[in-house]
Amino acid sequence: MPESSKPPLSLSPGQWSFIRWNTIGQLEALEIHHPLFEATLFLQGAHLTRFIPKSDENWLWMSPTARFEPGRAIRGGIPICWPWFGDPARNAPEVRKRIKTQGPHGLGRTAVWKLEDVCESAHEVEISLSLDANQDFDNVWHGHALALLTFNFSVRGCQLALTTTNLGSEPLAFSQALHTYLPTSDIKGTRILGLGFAHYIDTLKNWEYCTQDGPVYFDGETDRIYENGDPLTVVTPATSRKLTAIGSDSTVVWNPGPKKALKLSDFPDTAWQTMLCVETANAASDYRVLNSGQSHTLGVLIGRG
Ligand code: TA6
Repeated sequence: MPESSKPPLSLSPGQWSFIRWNTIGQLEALEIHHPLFEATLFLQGAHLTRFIPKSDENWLWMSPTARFEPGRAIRGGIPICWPWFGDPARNAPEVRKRIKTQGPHGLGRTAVWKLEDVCESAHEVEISLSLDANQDFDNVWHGHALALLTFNFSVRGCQLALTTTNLGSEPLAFSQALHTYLPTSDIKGTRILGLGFAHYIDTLKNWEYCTQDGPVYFDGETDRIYENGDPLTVVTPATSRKLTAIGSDSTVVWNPGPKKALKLSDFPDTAWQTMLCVETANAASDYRVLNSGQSHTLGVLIGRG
């Protein structure tokens, strides 16, 4: 194989100590078996579905009926909603004008990302993937942007950093979210601390503005976009997780409740009782605009509370 076409040493599986390729369903995934943690990361969607510190359980919620098929969003883990979040019609006009589909949550969630780099040590594993959103996606989105997503796994927790660079000649307006699904033994005994006085959009009350009063509790369907960039703590009956964001001034909090659960794909009817989403975002008025050549990083560290 000519030198130029050889993959960098870091991408040669033979050089990997803790990582193996695996096929799950119809999708390719990296399985990380490190002495301190395990993780599973799909190339489709750069989708993390498992992060399991040693002697612990999966910090991420996965639907028991999730399907692993080309082009189908995986239910659970951390879907990457990029370069738009949510319903295109609910985005700012300068974001919306680039979107040519009614599908929610962007093209990155189901596109196949490229493995860029792997770095392993006795303490951590770092994996980077990229997605070049160019004219190949012109049927759903108009623009040219590069997404580089770096995962860092360690005993501290699981960190994601999603850097978007505008490769086009015009300013790029986009929205995004790291759509983190978290498990709980009981949604009724779960609360979110750190949003005490934040304003939020309640998408279930015709997108009206409200103000949070104290911890966020769950009593049925909940779907809110908080104006928040501060660290949050998610407390369940058995766990406490701290979510520390960078490059974000909006947090989406979602639980489908019993009625919407019946309409969701790959989602058991009663699963709403054992999951919630706390999504580190640039959503609603927190969308971002990049001039040509500019970059923005959205990140989250999911650690012990
Ligand atoms: O992040 C909250 C949300 O936008 C909800 O409104 C709900 O649609 C959820 O995402 C799941 O969306 P999905 O397309 O993955 O079923």
